[in-house]
Amino acid sequence: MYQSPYPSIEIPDTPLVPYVFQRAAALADKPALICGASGRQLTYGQLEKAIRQVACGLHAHGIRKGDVVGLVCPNVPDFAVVFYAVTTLGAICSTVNPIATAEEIGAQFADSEAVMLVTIPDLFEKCSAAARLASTVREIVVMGEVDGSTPYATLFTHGDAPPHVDINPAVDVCVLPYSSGTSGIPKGVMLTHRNLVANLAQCSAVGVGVNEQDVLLGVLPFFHIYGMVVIMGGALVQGATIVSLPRFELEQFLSVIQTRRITYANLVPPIVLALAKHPLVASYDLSSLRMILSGAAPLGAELADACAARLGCMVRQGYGLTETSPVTHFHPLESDVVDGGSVGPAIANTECRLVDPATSDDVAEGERGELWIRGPQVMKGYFNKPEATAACMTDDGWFKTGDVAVIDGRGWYSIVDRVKELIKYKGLQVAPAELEAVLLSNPLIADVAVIPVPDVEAGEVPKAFVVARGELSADQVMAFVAERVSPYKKVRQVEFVEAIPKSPSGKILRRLLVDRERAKQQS
Ligand code: 4UU
Repeated sequence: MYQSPYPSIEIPDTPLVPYVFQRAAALADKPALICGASGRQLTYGQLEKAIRQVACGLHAHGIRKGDVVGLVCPNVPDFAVVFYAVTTLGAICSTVNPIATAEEIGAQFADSEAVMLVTIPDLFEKCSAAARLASTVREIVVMGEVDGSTPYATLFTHGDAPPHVDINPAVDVCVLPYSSGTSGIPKGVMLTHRNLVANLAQCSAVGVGVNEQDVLLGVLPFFHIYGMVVIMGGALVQGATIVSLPRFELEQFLSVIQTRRITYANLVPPIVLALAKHPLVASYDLSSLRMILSGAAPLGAELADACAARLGCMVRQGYGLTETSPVTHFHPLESDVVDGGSVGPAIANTECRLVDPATSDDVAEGERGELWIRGPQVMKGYFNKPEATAACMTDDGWFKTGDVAVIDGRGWYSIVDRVKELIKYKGLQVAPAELEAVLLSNPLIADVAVIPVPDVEAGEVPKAFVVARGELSADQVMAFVAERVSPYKKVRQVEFVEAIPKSPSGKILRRLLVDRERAKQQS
């Protein structure tokens, strides 16, 4: 077992909102969030008041402690208003990718038993269709005015003093993002107020390096744990300013860094790649950038160095999972040993084990093993899925990440492989089991297995091994999936095979397919 090299910290015993907004009163006139597309701006004072008003409005519309409210919204300043208003009431915010299909959104909110959805006008139609699949949803609130919905503005008409709610930070669930974990389809990840407060406090303690003077770029989606906690929470708790962008588009992204004098950018490896290599980058003044943090997928040392050299700024890497709120490892800012390929040591209050997944024994010093984590940021469990929870959490509090890591002499970790099913497309989760279920609904497909294959731009893309039952082309297979899933989940390679390798118990032997694919790449 390995302890964090950092001194332990006391985790504040408070719900999320008072923790995040502890400095809001002192910074009342300072911009908290600015929309990089429309220019709409909320100061800390306006944001804090809007959160209280919307909390009153949600309460007037029947939202109570423990209720799940679904948020289907791109990165706009009001995302933060709704997010923190819901959690003010002790209700639970479940976020989803706004580009998801109606079926995907419906499936998530049926599973989470959401009672209300909050969305934007452009997504109302899709949310209505989703709500027909999720029978618990009784109201849709739209940031604007659309027939058949509750206008967001009406939530502001019920005063600004929300009722007091008793929140037990260690027990009460605060957010419910979805993750497929080590196998199967996406599951609701129950993160408590304490989980999120702990992770924000842990990140400050190890010097993630955001300070009050920083202007952060909020281009990674707030619905995902990285945007939700590391960007939105991490910036607001320090009293920094976030410039949000509803989507990634290279020219707008570069122009916003230049005009808004962005100092700190939280990114994923494909965007770091564009910054290191794309010719357009040379046409912009990006000299305000002092720090780039990459996470959600592996960042190679070469790419980190190339980006740092071209822009003259620090490039660091964090590691973690939705199930760990998310940060467990962070590459220290102050360190002069620039080792871009490592994710650094474990952050404060975080214990690690490297384990042989077959035996659950710790591996020998210096060997690779499955990374297990114990700490205050580890989730309470999956919502309504006790078996899935038991499969990845031990009785004594260890969470099994499904990632394979090694630790070096300094106590720094590198993520070297994955034993779980997950595919990461540009840092976003794609669950093989979900794509396999879609493919099996095609009568011309007898059997199928989906695995990740490496891709220079996206990191990984899904590849399907298909046993066909009749005339079927690779293009037809890809089109069939593309019509039924979010664009980022598309199957991008297909290989027809005679049979899918399976264990005697019928489990797909993915590892065999992954190894075969790797051998092919190397030859
Ligand atoms: C190799 O993507 C995330 C969390 C992202 C994050 C964490 C700490 C961003 C910034 C930060 O400081 O969560 P999920 O649940 O979407 O995906 C988790 C999986 C991990 O299990 C691992 O396989 O994403 C992969 N992953 C990484 N892999 C996440 N970060 C890394 C990394 N290197 N740095």
